Amino acid sequence: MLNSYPKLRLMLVKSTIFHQVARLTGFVSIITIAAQIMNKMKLLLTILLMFGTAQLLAGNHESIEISDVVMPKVPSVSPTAAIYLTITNTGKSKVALLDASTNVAHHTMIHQSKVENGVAKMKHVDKLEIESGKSLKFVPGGYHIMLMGIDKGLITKPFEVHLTFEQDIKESFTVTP
Ligand SMILES: [Cu+2]
Repeated sequence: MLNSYPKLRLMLVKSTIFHQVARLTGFVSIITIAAQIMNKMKLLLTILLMFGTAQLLAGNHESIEISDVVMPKVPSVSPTAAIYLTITNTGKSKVALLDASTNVAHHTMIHQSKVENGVAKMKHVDKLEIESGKSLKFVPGGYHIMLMGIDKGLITKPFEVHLTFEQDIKESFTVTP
């Protein structure tokens, strides 16, 4: 009986140390988990910020507005068609249209109709500048997007036209025949 008392004390001491260690390690693991959560949140925040910045940069290029898109009906056998539209530059700097492309025609070009010596002619346009705050109207007898080599049947469904401006600015719009 006399010997059992120190044993009990030792057991109590051991138990106390165990609990303290457990409490300490438990606390440590909470810190670790908290740190991990913080790191994940930081990563998430970084991703969100990066995405936000990308969105903002993309937003800058959306200073180009496309409106009044019209493609007059042509006979189904016609290998060509013209698209008219209005391009508005709502940005602070000048933009320059360089090219148009679609997947419904073999060639998509920017044309300008002109009457020279009483003869209607069409000329390819390399570059069309639009000043800040200005609109450029593509109308019959003037500028148009020319589709050449239209694949039969494709033109009955809505399709995308992609415009390329200087400084690699891209803008797309849908044409609904
Ligand atoms: Cu043309």
